Amino acid sequence: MNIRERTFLMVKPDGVQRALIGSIISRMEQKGLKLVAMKLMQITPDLAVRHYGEHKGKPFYEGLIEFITSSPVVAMIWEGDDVIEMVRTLIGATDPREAVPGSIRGDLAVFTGKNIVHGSDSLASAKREIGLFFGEEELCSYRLPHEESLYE
Ligand code: D4T
Repeated sequence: MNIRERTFLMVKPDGVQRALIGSIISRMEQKGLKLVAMKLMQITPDLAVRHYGEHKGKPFYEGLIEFITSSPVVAMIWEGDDVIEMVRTLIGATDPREAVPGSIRGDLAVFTGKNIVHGSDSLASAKREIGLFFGEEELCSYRLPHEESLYE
C-alpha cells in the first residue's frame, strides 16, 4: 500500500554555490512530486547543531557545522506517496563515489563533505526536520493536475 508522506529536502551551501538549485528542483518535479514549502535561508549555528546533533562527537562533525552555516541553503518540503524513500533514492548514496549514475550525487558530486543535498532518512526524521525548519503556516495545500494520472 502506498502512503502519502512529506519529506524535508535541502540544497546545501555547495549546491547553492554551484547554481544547482533549479536542476535539483526539476528532478523532483519531473518525478511527479509536489513542492509544498520552500525558502532560501542562512542556517544559524543553533539550528545546525539541532539538525545534525546525532553526529556530535564524530570526526567530521565540526567541519559539517561550519560548512552547513557557511552560506545560504534552500529548505523544501516535498509531498507524495512513499516520498521519503523515493527522494533518498533520487539523491543517491551519502558518498558520491558510491552513488549510482542518474542520482543527484552520482551525477553532480564527488566528495562526501560536499554532497549537495540532504533528504530525510525516515518518517521520524522527516517530521523532526520539517518541524525544525518550517512553521505549519508555511506549508501549502493544493492539487496538481497530474495527480490522478500519477498514482494507482
Ligand atoms: P545528509 O544527512 O546530509 O543527507 O547526509 P546523509 O543522510 O546521506 O548522511 P549522514 O547523515 O550519514 O551524514 C550527514 C552529513 O555529514 C557529512 N559527512 C558524513 C561527512 O562530511 N563525512 C562523513 O564521513 C560522513 C559519514 C555528509 C552528510
